[in-house]
Amino acid sequence: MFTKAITRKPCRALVDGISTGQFCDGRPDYDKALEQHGKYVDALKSLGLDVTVLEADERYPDSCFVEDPAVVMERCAVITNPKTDSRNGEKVEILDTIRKFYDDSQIFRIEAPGTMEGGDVMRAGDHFFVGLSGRTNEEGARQFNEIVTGFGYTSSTVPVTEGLHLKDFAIYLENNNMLVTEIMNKEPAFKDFNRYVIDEDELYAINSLYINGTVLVPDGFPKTRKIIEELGYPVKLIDTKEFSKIDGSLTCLSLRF
Ligand code: CIR
Repeated sequence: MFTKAITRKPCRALVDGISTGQFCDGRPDYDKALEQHGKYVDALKSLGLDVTVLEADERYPDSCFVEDPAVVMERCAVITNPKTDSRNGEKVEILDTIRKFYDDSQIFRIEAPGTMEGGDVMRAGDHFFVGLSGRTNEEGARQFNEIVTGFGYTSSTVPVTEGLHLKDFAIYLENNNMLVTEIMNKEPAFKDFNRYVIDEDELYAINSLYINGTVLVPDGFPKTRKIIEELGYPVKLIDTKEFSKIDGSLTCLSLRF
């Protein structure tokens, strides 16, 4: 059960966020992004979360994607080491907030040459799947494993070959259910989950977000919505269009714990 979330308002520099165009072309509109972010925060609150909303940080265009500079869990928090220069400083900023919720003895860091971003870390029960991607390397995953095993969790790695982060291509929705791409459907590490393959034209909706029994689903992906509803989850549709233009989706906009 999640009780808290951390988010950060998008900054005006968001329009210069990193984009591969993997989901959507164009530059985000700041005002629309701010409005969409507000509704996202409202949705988290409506699901019972106490949401910390950090002020926008103009130094870091991608800083609203707070999922990447930290990974949080019940017994500890890991400050990651974001790979890109334009995002690396976000780890310093998130630390101040993490300190409000965790003792120093529970806070750990991924150190260079290790790199990691939270978008590559997918939790299923007390196990973490860590995507080896352009942003998260073997050494980052090794350090993460060393940290979390000390607190009774386990972790293992899976290759990310299709784009930015693991959770863009596979997402765990609890109850043993997972949304996957065709490629992730063949991933041996996921063989024991009930896997639902999402069509290529709805790729973006894989990154749906389970919170306390409800699933937030990006607006505009009816086939994925139907799959999730048929699994029995209440669904809340959230418009994240502006964030999708810079490769951002639902999970990236918050840390939940
Ligand atoms: C980036 O490339 O870092 C951002 N434009 C998007 C980050 C999305 N984060 C996530 O999926 N966890």
